[in-house]
Amino acid sequence: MMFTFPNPLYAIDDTLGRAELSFLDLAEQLCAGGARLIQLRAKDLSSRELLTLAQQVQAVCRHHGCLLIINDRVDIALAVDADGVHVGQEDLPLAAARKVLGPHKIVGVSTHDPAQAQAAERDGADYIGFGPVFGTTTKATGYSARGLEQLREIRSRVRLPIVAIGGITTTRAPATLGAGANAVAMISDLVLASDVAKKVQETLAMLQARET
Ligand code: 3NM
Repeated sequence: MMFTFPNPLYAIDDTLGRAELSFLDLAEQLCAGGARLIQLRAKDLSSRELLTLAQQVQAVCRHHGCLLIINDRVDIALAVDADGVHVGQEDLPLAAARKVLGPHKIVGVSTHDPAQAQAAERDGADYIGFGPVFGTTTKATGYSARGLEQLREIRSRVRLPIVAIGGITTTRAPATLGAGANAVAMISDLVLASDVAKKVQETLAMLQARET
C-alpha cells in the first residue's frame, strides 16, 4: 500500500545549534504543535549519543502518535524501531536501506532532479524529498534553488508522495503544496521561531485552510 504523510508538515528535529534548545525539547514542541511526522536530524553526535537521543525522541513520538524517521542512519532506525529512515544521494543506497529495514518500514530518499526522482521511484522508495525548492542556508546541497516550476515537473513524473524541502517558510508553504508537494519539510523557519509549537500550529492551519 502506498505510504501517505499523516499531515502536510514534515517537521525536522534539528536544533541548528540553538544552544538553549535540546533535540528532545524540540521534538516535544513539534509534537505539541501538531506535527505527526518527525525526522531526527542530528549530524554531530556520536553513534552512542544518537542512539540514546533517538530512543528518547521515539518515546515522545509514540506518546503523541507521531511517526519517527531517522536521517541517514539505518542502523539507528533499526535499533530504536523507528518508523523509517531518510537517505540522501550519498548515504546508503535505497536497496541496502530496504534490505536492512525490511518491507514494512518507511524509506525516503532526497532527490534534486527528475532522473533521481524517477530512480528513487523505480528502486522502491516510499516517498521522495525534492529540493532545494528555495534558497537555503541550512545545508550546502550543491544544487541551485529548483523553484516551484521544477517541483511541478517532478510531480508530473512520479506517483510517489513528495516532500518539498529547502527554504520553505510558513508563508511559502501553501504555494509549495499547490505546486504538487504532498508535504513541506521545514527546519529553520520552525526552529528559529520563539514559540516552536505555536509556529507549527500556524503552519498547519495555513496548510489546512488551503486544503479546504
Ligand atoms: N535538504 P531549511 S535542503 C536538509 O534540497 C536539507 O535536499 C535539502 O532547511 C535538499 O528549511 C535542506 O532551513 C535544508 O531551508 C532545509
